Amino acid sequence: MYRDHLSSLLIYLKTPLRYFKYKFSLLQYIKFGSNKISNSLTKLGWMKIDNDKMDKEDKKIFYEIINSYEKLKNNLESVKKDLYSKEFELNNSDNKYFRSSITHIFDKDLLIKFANNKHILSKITDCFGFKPEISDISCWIDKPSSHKESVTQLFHRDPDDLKVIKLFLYLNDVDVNNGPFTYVEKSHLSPWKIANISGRANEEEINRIYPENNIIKFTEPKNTIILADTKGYHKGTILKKDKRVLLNVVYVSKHSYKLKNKINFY
Ligand SMILES: O=C(O)CCC(=O)C(=O)O
Ligand SMILES: [Fe+2]
Repeated sequence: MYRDHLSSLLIYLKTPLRYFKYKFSLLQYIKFGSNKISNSLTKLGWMKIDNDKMDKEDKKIFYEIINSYEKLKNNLESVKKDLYSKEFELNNSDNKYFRSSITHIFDKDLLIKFANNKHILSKITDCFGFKPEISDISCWIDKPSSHKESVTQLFHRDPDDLKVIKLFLYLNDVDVNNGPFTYVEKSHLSPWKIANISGRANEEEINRIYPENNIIKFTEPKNTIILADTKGYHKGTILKKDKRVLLNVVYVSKHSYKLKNKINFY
């Protein structure tokens, strides 16, 4: 009880500070451009990409990505590399982490070409007001684990940059059982608001600052592309069964601390 009050007080004190820090930091981005064009990504914080809007060449690259996965999908056990294992080893002897990487099964140049899809870049440019940089490209397989929700399975705002949009491509069908990406609609419009002090919140804490109806679970067929402004609250979901195969591209501004000379492939 005492802890709850203390935490509410800290949130109450921190929020205006975060607001001014955010507004002040935004000034640094003006030099990149500020010609924002309204779309569902700017208004809601997310949008689905209509594959038919891609030109012929970009569509071909998109299908090449899908086919690379389809060709190897029955043989993934031998190629996947576990992520987060170090973190989980430290905290739990049972060590059943949920995420592995299969980024290395894809041709790197093909991934870069896919990330430069002109239709997708134009949507992000409209939202940022300037052309984005690509900082990371990864492909992960998530599976059920004996852990509680952890890391990205709790609601958080990404720290990559003040301007950050992530692309999520589902390479298999995703329903409520195999870990849908979940987004708090419009929470990108007030990135200074925090649902708790630790930075990782559960649904109950989110519902204290955003309406329940704003929580969108993306249960979608395979090959769906979702763009999300991940300054807004979002998370994955703990898997009950099967697996989820997710290709992920991170778009940021030149300010991002993540941006090195080359793209990170996790
Ligand atoms: O696993 C997910 O669906 C969300 C991952 C995430 O939080 C991120 O890539 O920033
Ligand atoms: Fe995230």
